[in-house]
Amino acid sequence: MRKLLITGIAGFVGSHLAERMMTKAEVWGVHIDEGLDNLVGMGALNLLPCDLMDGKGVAEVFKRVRPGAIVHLAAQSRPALSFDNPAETLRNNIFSTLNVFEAAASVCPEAVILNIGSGDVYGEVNEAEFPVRETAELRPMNPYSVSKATADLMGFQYWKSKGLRVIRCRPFNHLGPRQARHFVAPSFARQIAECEAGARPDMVIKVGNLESSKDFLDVRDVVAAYELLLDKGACGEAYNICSGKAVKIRWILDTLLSLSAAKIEVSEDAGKMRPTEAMSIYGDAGKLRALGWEPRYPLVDGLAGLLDYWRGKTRARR
Ligand code: A2R
Repeated sequence: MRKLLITGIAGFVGSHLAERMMTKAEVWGVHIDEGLDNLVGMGALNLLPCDLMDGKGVAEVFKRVRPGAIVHLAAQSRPALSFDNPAETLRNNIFSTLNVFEAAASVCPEAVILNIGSGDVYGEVNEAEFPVRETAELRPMNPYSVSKATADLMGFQYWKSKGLRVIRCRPFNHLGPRQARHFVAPSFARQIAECEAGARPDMVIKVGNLESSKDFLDVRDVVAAYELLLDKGACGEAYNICSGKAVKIRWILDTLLSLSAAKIEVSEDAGKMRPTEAMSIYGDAGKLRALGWEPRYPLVDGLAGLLDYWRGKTRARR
């Protein structure tokens, strides 16, 4: 059984990947803080605390685990926050990735490494480029996606110059239970759950721009893609992970509202608008599909799971 090391294991995606891979690999995980709620009830995981900004600490972890595969998910993952503190996002996401690559090069150069970037690296896309392919120019429009574009290019460079077996993943938006409140779908789900629980007596939820369209997947389809890429991805190559369809944010809101019996009003909040934001984006996952992947979960299932998750959290808080 091979050893899989997941950075950011306690995050939203890390917890879903751990759940999927537990019976298929010896799963080890790096986490940064004490917040392990996402992993509760998951059984035999091997967890090691480590700040990936500490290069020596990362090398120690790699020496202890000697992984055969690494999925590097840890990141400051919030584009909106990156506008408030660009230096921190750039520093964290770029240098943590550098430390992962350097530790792998010295300790376990044979390991397959999935570098988890983002479809946000494409940023401003010209009409003729839709659906966006991996060959499109990167025109990132926020510090987060600049950090992810940099890490993605570092993946290429470490493959070329050091022979590291890096596969560059570019997941577009994804959703599901355990997703943090800062992202659009959980922000709606949390507020709806609060209305249902009586924690928002005005029964009003605040939303940002509802007119943009994004390419969403259920997180279970995303982690299935990661498993496939660990086995079949080509080193040095970039892979989009996306549905190929743009879905309006308004549809996400309406679908979540339709899953609730509560009578809820919606108020648009100018404070939630970002300085620069792609209005519509959807990708081409042809390269990934050619390896045998296709999305299996309807978005409405992921949204129902997300709403239930926030219902549970809201009840627990009260
Ligand atoms: O920010 P925290 O304290 O929640 O910790 C996050 C962790 N992390 C780190 N771990 C070790 N050393 C660091 N220097 C460091 N910086 C951040 O990575 C969090 O536990 C985890 C990321 O989880 P989420 O924020 O829930 O992200 P999500 O949605 O699971 O996305 C994973 C990846 C990111 O690279 C996204 O950009 C991409 O998938 O779409």
